[in-house]
Amino acid sequence: MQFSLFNDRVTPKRVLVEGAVVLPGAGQVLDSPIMAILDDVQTTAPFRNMITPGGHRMSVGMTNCGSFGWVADKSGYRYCPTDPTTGQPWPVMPEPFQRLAHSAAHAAGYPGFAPDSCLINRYLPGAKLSLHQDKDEADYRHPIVSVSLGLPATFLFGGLDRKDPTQKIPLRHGDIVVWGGASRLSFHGVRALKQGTHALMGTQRINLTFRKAV
Ligand code: MD3
Ligand code: FE
Repeated sequence: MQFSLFNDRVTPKRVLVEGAVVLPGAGQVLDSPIMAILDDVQTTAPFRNMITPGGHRMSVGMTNCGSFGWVADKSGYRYCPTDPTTGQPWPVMPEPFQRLAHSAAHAAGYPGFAPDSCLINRYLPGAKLSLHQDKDEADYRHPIVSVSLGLPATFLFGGLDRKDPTQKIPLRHGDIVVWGGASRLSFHGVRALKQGTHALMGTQRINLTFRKAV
C-alpha cells in the first residue's frame, strides 16, 4: 500500500475511480497560512455569486487567484486574466498553494503539474453545486487538484454521461482529490452544505480547485 506523507496522520491514498486519487487530510498543511491567505485574496478579489448564462445566481461564492480566473456571466463561462468586478488582475497564486497542488498531483501520479489558476469556492449553509463537467480548460490531459477545507460536504460524482449513476463521497477538512485521466471529464456536484462550526474555518466550507487553464 502507498501512503501520503503530507500530514501527521499517515493515511493511505485511495483510488476512487480510474484516474481519480484521494489524499485524505493532505491539505492540512495549509492550516496555519489559510486564513491569512483567504483574507488577502478577498481584499483584492472579493467572493461574489456569479450569474450563469441561464440567468441563475450561483449559491456558491467564488473568487480566484493565479494568472487566470474562472468566471461565469450571461454570455458564458471562461477563464479571464482580470477580475470583471474590478478590472484588476487576480491576486498572485500564493507559494503554499502552488507547492501543495504540485506535490499532490505528483503523489497521485501526475508529475509536473503547474497550475495557472485557482478557483476558490465558498459554501455557506445551504449552498450547493449542481452536477456539471469542467470543460473550460484548454487541455484535458492536465488534472484538476481539489482541496476541501472547513465544514464537511457530500460530494457527488458520476460518469461521462449526465444520466450515469452517481456515487456519494464525504469530503472533510484537508481532503485532496486529484482528478485526471479517465475521470477528468466526469460529471460531479456538491450537496447543499449543512450548518456547523469548524474549529479553524468557522461556519463555512472552502474548496480550492487548481487548474491549468491555458
Ligand atoms: C471531477 N468544485 O469548482 S471539488 C468546481 O467542492 C467544483 O467546490 C466542487 O466542482 C467543490 O468545478 C467539487 C471536486 C472536483 C473538482 C473538479 C473536478 C471534482 C472534479 C473536475 C473533473 C472531475
Ligand atoms: Fe467542477
